[in-house]
Amino acid sequence: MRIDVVTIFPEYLAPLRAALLGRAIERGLIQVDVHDLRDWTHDVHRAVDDAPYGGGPGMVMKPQVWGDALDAVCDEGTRLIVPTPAGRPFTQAMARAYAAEEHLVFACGRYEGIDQRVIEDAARRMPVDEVSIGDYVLVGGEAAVLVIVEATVRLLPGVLGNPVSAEQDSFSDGLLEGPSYTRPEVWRDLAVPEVLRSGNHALIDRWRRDQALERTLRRRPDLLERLPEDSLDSRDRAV
Ligand code: 6GU
Repeated sequence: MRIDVVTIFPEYLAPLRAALLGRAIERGLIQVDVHDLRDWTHDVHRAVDDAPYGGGPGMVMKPQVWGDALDAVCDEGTRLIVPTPAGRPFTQAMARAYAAEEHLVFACGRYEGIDQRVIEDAARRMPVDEVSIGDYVLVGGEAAVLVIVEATVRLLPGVLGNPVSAEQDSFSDGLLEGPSYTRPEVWRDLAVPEVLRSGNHALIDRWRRDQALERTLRRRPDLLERLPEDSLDSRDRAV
């Protein structure tokens, strides 16, 4: 998979080369390029923004600069992702879909956003998603790109040490994951739940399922409401 990011703060994307993502690059599983939007400016001031039509606070990013940048970076196989608090909420299902793409391009807006015609024009040639990572406002799309790329790349074959852990994640079965424990058996007078040391794997699976259901009910009741009818059995319903 190829990933290109266009931003006015290229240094903000340095973490794309760290840890898990850095290893994926080293191993040739992904290719990552970060581009400075100002490379496509036309004036001596290297201006990327201008006052909004209709008035109001803040600045809007200029269409000519973004148009030239995207012409240079996008090709036939590109999906363009524009992080914005006004986008569709990013989900695990979208991460799975992105993991199947060959080329992702991220266009990071700052200020009050990018002239909407840039998105409209790009959508004539390629799939375009305006995506939000949650109901709060960031200064720009850069931190959102880090989130979306990490969630996507960890799903690529060979990136995670143990592929089973991706399958057992919170959200992959529509529930939050329950608690985990490691040694020692007692720590600061707190004991590991007895069932986990029983060796009875049917009992352990049932306990974990119940913990996931209880946690989801308490913290994210909205997730339970969206679960398909047939994904809960009669034991689940008792919880
Ligand atoms: Cl994707 N961008 C910005 N600027 N703010 C956000 C966001 C994205 N998602 C939530 N808040």
